[in-house]
Amino acid sequence: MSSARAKHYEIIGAPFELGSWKPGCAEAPRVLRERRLEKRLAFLGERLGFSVTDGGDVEAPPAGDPDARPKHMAETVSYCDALMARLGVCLGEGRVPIVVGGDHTVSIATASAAARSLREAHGEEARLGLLYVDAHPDIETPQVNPETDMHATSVAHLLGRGREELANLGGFAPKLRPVDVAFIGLRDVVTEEREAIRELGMLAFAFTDVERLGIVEVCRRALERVTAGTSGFVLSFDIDVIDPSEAPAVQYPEPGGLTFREAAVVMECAATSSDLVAIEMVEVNPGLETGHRTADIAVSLIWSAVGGTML
Ligand SMILES: [Mn+2]
Repeated sequence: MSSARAKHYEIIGAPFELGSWKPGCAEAPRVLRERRLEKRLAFLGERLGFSVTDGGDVEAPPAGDPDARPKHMAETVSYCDALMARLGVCLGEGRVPIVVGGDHTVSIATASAAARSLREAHGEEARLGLLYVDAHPDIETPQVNPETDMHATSVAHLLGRGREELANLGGFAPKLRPVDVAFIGLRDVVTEEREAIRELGMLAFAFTDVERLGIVEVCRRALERVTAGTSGFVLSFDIDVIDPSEAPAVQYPEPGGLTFREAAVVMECAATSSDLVAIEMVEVNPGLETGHRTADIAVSLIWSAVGGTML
């Protein structure tokens, strides 16, 4: 466990979109920068005592054979490998990465890099927590659904399921134990995922649980889960968890999502922990909106995740 809040953050763009059926997420790092992500964080850092740097992008490879199954597996493995290496440098130098996707496939690299970093610091038994804030749990596997897009398999691969070449990224697996994961905001879950959540005993809060329990209680339980017995946790935020009436620039605009205010509470809650080792914001698809409403929400939420509060 780290004893102090992060002093250095590094923005790393991950413009990878081959894990998703609809292009556009690759534009998000550029657009979030245009919306003054670094400046807003740096200004906050002057108040709170941290620095922020922009480490640029880890460039994505071109698409290979569109008919290959699983979809874009070779490109996904090579990209996650490169991103994991880049994040390893960032973590190794004591910075907290802020990964701006790209689609949610990039979380395989983010959590793998974080897991390796914790193992290096605390030994091979070190455990990584994952706070996964998303409308989808992303526990599909290509074995059960050969047509699945890779961004729907991230958590499965981190748990050591799915395809070996991706699950074993960095030469070890699994990256996570099911008991160290918490989901917030689920509202689109397929059968394989529902069964996995049940069988593996994963902590999952559907959108209706947020209504029933309230976001503060959901956050309290989720944070407890991802920090108990772990050496650090990753906050992985998929913008599609927010209701499309507020964040329309997503692939699957389904009603019933979190409000911006609830999402900000999640971020503020995560930010209270000194165990937060990496932050990611994924699936913003700027081309699906006119204006910058969703991108601006994403920037504001990152601001909250690094400790930004109104008062
Ligand atoms: Mn996702």
